[in-house]
Amino acid sequence: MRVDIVTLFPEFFSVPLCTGVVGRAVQQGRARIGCVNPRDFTTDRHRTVDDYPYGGGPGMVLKAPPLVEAVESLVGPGNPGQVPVVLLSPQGERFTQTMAREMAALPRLVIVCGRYKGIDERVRELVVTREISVGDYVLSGGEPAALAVLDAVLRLLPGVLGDEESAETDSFGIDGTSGLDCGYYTRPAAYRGLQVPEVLLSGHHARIEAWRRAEAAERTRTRRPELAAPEPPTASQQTAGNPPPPPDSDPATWRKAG
Ligand code: 9WO
Repeated sequence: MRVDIVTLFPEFFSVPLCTGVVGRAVQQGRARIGCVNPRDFTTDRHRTVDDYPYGGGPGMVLKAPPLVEAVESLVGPGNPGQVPVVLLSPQGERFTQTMAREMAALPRLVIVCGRYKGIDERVRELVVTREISVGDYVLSGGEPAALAVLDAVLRLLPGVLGDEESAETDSFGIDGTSGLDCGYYTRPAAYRGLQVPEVLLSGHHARIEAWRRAEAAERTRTRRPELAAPEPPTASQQTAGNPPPPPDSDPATWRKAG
């Protein structure tokens, strides 16, 4: 998969993209990642990328031309092939594991990171195909969010995780979308008076598996009830309306409508 990041701070990505699972994906050539700096698409002497907002108010706005031209340098004018161009912003749809899986199946992706108070709205209209948020908080720019998305996506590329790692994530826990994972312990069996649950030392694999599933379900119910299996619908709800749509995994979702 090829990923290009449009950012005023390419150095933000240098260490994370060389480190750990993501670094290995890049090293192994399973992911190719590039950065393009909108500042290189300015034409004035001061290489200006921001300007005052029309209508006034505090903060600066990222100008449209350097951003649009940076994206077009990657996807061609008007994005004829409709390469997915994702903008990270607090106004986006919430990023999920399902989206990470969809993105990992794409051959190409462009990620746009904003700065300042925001980006000129016409960037969205002209080149952005999908706007994504990693959570309801304001960052100083899209870069930390882009790193979160990149990490979640690149670790899903075939061959990036070793057999042991991927076998684990395929069973249950948040990667299986069924809910939160159970707790884990390693040696020593007793630490500051705290004992590892007896069942984990028992060697009884069926009982261990059952304990882990129960623990995971209990955690999900108490900590993230919204992730837990929903209440079964009532008889009237079951017959009302149309069946739910299939899960969203259409690559067209990542292109621009119209
Ligand atoms: C800055 C600002 C300054 C004064 C008054 C209002 C303001 N709003 C913002 C703001 O939202 N800045 C954003 C910074 C502009 C776009 C890039 N930035 C960003 C992305 N912050 N947080 C994200 C983000 C991205 C994805 N998921 C969560 C947060």
